[in-house]
Amino acid sequence: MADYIWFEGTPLPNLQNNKEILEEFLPEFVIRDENIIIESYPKSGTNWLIEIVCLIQNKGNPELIQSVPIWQRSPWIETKIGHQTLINNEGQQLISSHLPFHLFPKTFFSSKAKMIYVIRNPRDVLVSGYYYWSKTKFAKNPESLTTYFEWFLKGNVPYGSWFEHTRGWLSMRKCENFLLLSYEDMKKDTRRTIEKICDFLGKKLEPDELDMVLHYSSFQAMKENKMSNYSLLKKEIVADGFVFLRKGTTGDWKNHFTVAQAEAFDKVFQEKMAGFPPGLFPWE
Ligand code: PPS
Repeated sequence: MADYIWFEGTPLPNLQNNKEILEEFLPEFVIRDENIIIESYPKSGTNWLIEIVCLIQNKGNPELIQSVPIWQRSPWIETKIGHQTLINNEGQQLISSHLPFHLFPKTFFSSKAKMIYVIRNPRDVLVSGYYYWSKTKFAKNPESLTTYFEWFLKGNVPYGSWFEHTRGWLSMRKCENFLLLSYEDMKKDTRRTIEKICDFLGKKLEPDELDMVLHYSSFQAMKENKMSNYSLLKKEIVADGFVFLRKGTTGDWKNHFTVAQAEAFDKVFQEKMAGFPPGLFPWE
C-alpha cells in the first residue's frame, strides 16, 4: 500500500483518503452559509477546538461530546469517513478540514460560512506529528525524529508543507468570516479564547456555562472522554503506546531538537514566512 495519496502535489494520508472523494466529491461540495469550518494544519489543536465549539453550541452541556465520536460531530471533509457522515447528513453544520487553501472546496470562498483557523508553533507541530504518524498506520511511518525533521522541512509529510499551508490560509486573516486562533493563546488564556469564539459565532454564554465549556474541554477531561481521545480507533490502525492526547503543552520541541536542528528550523522559518507582521506568530 502506498504511503500517501498525492492530490495535486500534496501528500495526504493513504488510509484516510481516497482519490474519488478528492477528485469528484470535494470540488463539487457546496459549503452553505450556515456552515462553521474548523481548519488547521494537522497537530495544531484541531480536536481541542472542535470540542470547544461543540460545547459552546450546547451551552456547556457535555451530553453530545460524551456520546458521539468527535469525527462524527465535525467530520473531516476530505476523508472517507467524513465523506460518509456528510452524505448521510445534509444539514451537517460543523465541518473540519486539514486541506491546504488551494484544495479547499471553492464554494466556501463565495459563501458566508465561518471559518476558524488554528495555528501552532510549527516546531511543536513537528514533534506532535512525529509521534502521531510513527504510532498510526494512516501514512508513512518515520523511523526517527531526524528523518521526520527533514521530511517536515521539505513538506514531504501529510498535508504537505506547514509553511505553504499557513501562508495560504493566512491570506484570509482580514476577512470577516475568518477567525485566526493559536494553540499558544488557547493555552495561555483558554477562557478568553472561548469568549472570542463565542463573539465570532454570535453566541452568548452565562458565566456558569462558560465554566462548563472550560471544564469539559480541558486536556484531562478530553483525555478521559472516549468520544474524543481516539481510543475508539481500530486496534489494527494504531501501534502500542499510541496516545492521542499526548502532552498538550507548548515548547515541547525544546526537549527534542538539537541546537543544529533549532538553528536550521529558524533559518527556514525566516525565509519562508518573511513578510508577515511581527507578533502574528505568538510563540517564542
Ligand atoms: S489532528 O490529529 O491533526 O487532528 O491533531 P490536533 O487535534 O490538531 O492536535 C493534537 C494535539 O493537540 C493536543 N490537544 C490538546 N492540548 C491541550 N488541551 C486540550 N484539551 C487538547 N486536546 C488535544 C494533543 O495533545 C496534541 O498535541 P501533543 O503535543 O501531541 O500533545
